[in-house]
Amino acid sequence: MKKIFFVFLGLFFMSTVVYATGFDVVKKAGDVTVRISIDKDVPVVGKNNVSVELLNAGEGSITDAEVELTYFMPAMPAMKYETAAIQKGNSYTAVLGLAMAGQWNVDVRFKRPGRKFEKITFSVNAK
Ligand SMILES: [Cu+2]
Repeated sequence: MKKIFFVFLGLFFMSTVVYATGFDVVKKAGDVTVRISIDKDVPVVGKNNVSVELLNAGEGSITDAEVELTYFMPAMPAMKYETAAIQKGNSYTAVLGLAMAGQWNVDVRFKRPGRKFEKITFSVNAK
């Protein structure tokens, strides 16, 4: 019995360490590195605060872009939502309201002044 308890205790601490940094995704759109962070370890049904950082190899953070997020359930095309992200410091923040558990695809679209929209996509599994 004692042994099982320690195994569970070990698993608990391991998962704490694994998720300590929260949900983080890094993707490339051409010359721009897009870094997405969600304040929760695992995205949840309900509100999730998302921050998007756009990094340009030579120039650092891009702070003059327009950023929009579209999120939808691939299995249910009717469940599709759009939100604009608000520039704050070096990043852009938005709230994803995930209406139900399951897989959501998130399109992050951004537009720098005088340029076309660029896009990256990532998936979350809301619990
Ligand atoms: Cu759904």
